Amino acid sequence: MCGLRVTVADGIATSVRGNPDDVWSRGHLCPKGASLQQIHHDPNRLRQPLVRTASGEHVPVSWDDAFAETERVLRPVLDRHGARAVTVYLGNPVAHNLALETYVGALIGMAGAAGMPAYYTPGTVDQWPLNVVSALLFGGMWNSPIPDLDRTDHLMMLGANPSASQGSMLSAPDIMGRLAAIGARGGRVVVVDPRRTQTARRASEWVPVRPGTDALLLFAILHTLAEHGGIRRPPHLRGMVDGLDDVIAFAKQFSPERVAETTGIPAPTIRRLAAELSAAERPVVYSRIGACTQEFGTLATWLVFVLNVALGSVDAPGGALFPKAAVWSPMFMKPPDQDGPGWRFGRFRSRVRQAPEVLGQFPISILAEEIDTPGDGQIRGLITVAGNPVISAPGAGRLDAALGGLDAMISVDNWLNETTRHAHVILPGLSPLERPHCDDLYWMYSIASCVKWSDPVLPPAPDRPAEWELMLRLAGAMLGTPAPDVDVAAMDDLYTQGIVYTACQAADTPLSGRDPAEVFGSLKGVGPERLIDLGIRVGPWGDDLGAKPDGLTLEGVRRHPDGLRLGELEPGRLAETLTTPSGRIELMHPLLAADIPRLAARIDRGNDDLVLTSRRHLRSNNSWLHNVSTLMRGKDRCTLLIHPGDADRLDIADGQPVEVSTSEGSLVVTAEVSDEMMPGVVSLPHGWGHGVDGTRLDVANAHPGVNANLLNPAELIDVPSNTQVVNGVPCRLRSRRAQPPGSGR
Ligand SMILES: Nc1nc2c(c(=O)[nH]1)N[C@H]1C(S)=C(S)[C@@H](COP(=O)(O)OP(=O)(O)OC[C@H]3O[C@@H](n4cnc5c(=O)[nH]c(N)nc54)[C@H](O)[C@@H]3O)O[C@H]1N2
Ligand SMILES: Nc1nc2c(c(=O)[nH]1)N[C@H]1C(S)=C(S)[C@@H](COP(=O)(O)OP(=O)(O)OC[C@H]3O[C@@H](n4cnc5c(=O)[nH]c(N)nc54)[C@H](O)[C@@H]3O)O[C@H]1N2
Ligand SMILES: [Mo]
Repeated sequence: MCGLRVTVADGIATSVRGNPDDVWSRGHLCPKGASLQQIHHDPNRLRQPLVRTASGEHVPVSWDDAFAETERVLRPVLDRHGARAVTVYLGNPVAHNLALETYVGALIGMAGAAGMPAYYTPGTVDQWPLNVVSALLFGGMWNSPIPDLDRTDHLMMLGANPSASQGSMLSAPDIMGRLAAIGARGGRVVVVDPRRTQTARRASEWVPVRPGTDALLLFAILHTLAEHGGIRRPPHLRGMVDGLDDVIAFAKQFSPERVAETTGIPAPTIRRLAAELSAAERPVVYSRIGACTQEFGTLATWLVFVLNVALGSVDAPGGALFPKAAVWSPMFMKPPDQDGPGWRFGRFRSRVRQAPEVLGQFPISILAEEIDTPGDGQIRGLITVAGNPVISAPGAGRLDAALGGLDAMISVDNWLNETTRHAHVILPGLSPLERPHCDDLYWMYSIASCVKWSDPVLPPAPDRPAEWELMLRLAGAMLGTPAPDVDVAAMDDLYTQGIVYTACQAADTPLSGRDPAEVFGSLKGVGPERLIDLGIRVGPWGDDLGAKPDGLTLEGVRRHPDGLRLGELEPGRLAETLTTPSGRIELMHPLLAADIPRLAARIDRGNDDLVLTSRRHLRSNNSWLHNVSTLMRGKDRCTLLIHPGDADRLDIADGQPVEVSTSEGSLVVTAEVSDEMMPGVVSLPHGWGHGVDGTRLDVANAHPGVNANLLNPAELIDVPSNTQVVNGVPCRLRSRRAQPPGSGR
């Protein structure tokens, strides 16, 4: 989202800098953005499709041959077993790539129409609790308020480390500068995290919490607020909230004294944290992945919003505000199978484990068992799109083995990596400098309403299809047309007409009630440009498809290469944003209430001796930036952080190999002894475990690290949201001074 200035000489990108004139980022840049030049010139980045030969080697072929091979492997699976035997995995870069973000809907929609029962994403190792809570409380799964960083005087942050991530489901350029500004204007930033991260170091206070117990802490804070008359019921929320008193009634059982031992936070500290929130004029609470991918991720994420309501912060300046995206995205539509008021869960179940779906998703770890368990409905064909589940999914060892047994695997991906090495065909997309760019989903989580469009910096080779075209071709193949024969342009029209039709039929879209033929007829261009143009035109500043001649169109936006800044984060948006059946914030729901006994039982269970957590680094991006040499300088980052007291007790020395074991597996990694960890908690970054035979990642393979998801058990789930637990996993350590790190991968 940060504006870039890319310098090009003779077709070579020679530098990437932050654009000081960008209306959004004003020159700010993080190492991820700065790496685009190296990503573009990476000799390992695929520029041609690859197919796997009988000997298992991947060789480059023409696009025609790649589509023919796609047909050769995929068709027999579809003919023999139907689309039921095929599934799709959509990885994280889908959300950051215009062509994919706008067109994966074609693939999963049409494959679904052909009979594909479910698809998979890393959402269930990420923000699925937030999606569930947003759907229940506010009505839309991508609709939730974000902290008003520039006006708050007290920010409590749980399970987020923006010093590494730069903010998550919260877009704010130079977020660390904004956090520093809260302190500078006399406010407080309190970071709740088992690790004293860079964010915690720079905050007013670090509160170490035992992993997986945030929901107990938040209940105890609510309990304390209620006890001391600290519940605010400001006029702007009057008549807009249901269920607050029900939640407060539940909080009665969770006094600070009762949760202290489990959370590791003394009762007087919890009472003080509540008092400080209560005394603040503009308090706000924010949580992210550490509070999601844990045993009680849904309850923790829910209680963050409950507290924001109880503090009167929702839709109040300095509190939690609803962003106003300048570009409407079909992503924000309620899926057509979720028609009617409210949300339904458990509409279908997985074949092997019988897991109920949640917002269309199963826990990602079940993909392995769906592939390797024989029987009717067994998955025999897989299409991965910009994903690396062999590294990112818990229970990774089983998935790695299962992928090797597929009859057909097609990967739309730019590298030959730990996942795609199993593919029969790899179809590469364009580099980030060869394609247009427009951020879409993330403007829904942004501290200002901006719109920007970037044309490609460098021209792609003439024969290269864009990824949206690949999505349509694969969608056509799933519907029965031989892959080489798919009429991509016709499919594009069909898909776009489908979106327009659905948006006209659905409630709560800018197209509700309009005539689909007329809307479609007024659109210009093809592909993602046509959809973004539609989004801009029916968005809050748009020309309303011609009705408001002064309004914006894509053409107009293009004339502003530094972007347009249209508005700031503002209160007063509650009534127009809520799409719950009641039109109010619905704080209580049976799905949430049903999970509270499980949380209470956690207190009686007692604490594990040692638990494993995850972390990120500023110079990584999940698994796929480790091939950028400038990001890989410096000391080894894939280490197990451990508190000095635990290290002493277990005879583990800094820089020495240590064996980590869980119920899922074990591996050997270098220990890094540091008092930034709280006692009883160790931390291992995710996204590593390179150096695998058959991959082509020269730089990453020279710094392999270990795959944390060989340790994270497939069956550990936060029940209401199907989210995998990768924080708070019980583990054991053994000093292995004699053994080299990395073994056990
Ligand atoms: N233990 C543990 N596991 C985790 C997490 C954790 O904190 N701890 N975090 C989870 C989270 S939040 C996420 S989002 C997931 C990520 O999980 P995934 O999405 O499965 O993994 P990534 O590492 O993001 O892989 C991105 C893939 O996209 C490819 N790629 C990159 N750019 C492009 C492009 O432009 N086009 C195409 N077609 N392909 C491209 C890369 O080659 C790579 O294969 O991991 C999750 N797993
Ligand atoms: N540079 C960089 N930026 C990234 C990414 C990246 O890999 N690198 N990944 C991107 C993606 S896909 C995502 S989803 C976002 C994630 O962005 P964030 O949500 O900010 O994720 P992390 O930086 O992993 O920080 C999570 C924190 O949770 C803490 N934690 C672990 N367990 C618990 C717990 O039980 N309770 C509490 N309170 N805290 C806990 C961890 O110690 C860690 O400090 O970042 C995005 N940005
Ligand atoms: Mo993520």
